[in-house]
Amino acid sequence: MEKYKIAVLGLMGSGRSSITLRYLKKEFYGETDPTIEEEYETTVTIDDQDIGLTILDNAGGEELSYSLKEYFQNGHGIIIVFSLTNMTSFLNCESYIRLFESVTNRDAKDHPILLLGNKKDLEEKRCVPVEKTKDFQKRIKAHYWEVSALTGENVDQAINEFVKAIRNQYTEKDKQGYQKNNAKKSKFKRIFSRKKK
Ligand SMILES: Nc1nc2c(ncn2[C@@H]2O[C@H](COP(=O)(O)OP(=O)(O)O)[C@@H](O)[C@H]2O)c(=O)[nH]1
Ligand SMILES: [Mg+2]
Repeated sequence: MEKYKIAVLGLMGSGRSSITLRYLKKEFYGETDPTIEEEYETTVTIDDQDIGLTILDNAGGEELSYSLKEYFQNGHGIIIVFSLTNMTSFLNCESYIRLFESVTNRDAKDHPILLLGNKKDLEEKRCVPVEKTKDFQKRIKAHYWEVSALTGENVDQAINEFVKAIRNQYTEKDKQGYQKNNAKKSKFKRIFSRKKK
């Protein structure tokens, strides 16, 4: 079974834990402890294929936890959550891109990123305009969905589509690796059979 590691990041209060729990338990947990960092394991079935997921619900202060560093270095994707009702939480998203790049020395554009605008249900309190989110999404080459952990709207779709994108990206890489290995192998074979003759 393929296994992927995904970290959920965002400003405190944007709904990281609520989204994670909505996805895993299909329920809304009104109040979650904002200081606790949790790691969850689950198996999801996508296109009749079982995929193992390990999800890190980052508790997030400014400091980089040991687990987050590990998820940056060896993980397969990042979910960045902001609240559509809080401009600061949106503007803060960029800092995770920079953090990822400084920790890994890699371009975040090559790493699967899902940007989630949460609290879609609070329409009258919305203050992050869709144009701004789209501009940012394009700039960082992320997938983007507006969701509500409270009603559950788009949560499963967003994350399942993201897992599919991760799977496609990594199987594509595996294939390339496999072709390279095979090319090497056949060269060996040729040398070997020549020697035999
Ligand atoms: N109306 C509404 N409230 C939400 C939603 N998601 C989270 N909340 C609330 O926002 C607060 C912060 O959520 P939480 O998941 O703890 O955020 P975290 O600090 O990023 O983990 C809590 O009071 C939640 O009940 C949502 O989709 N809609
Ligand atoms: Mg939390």
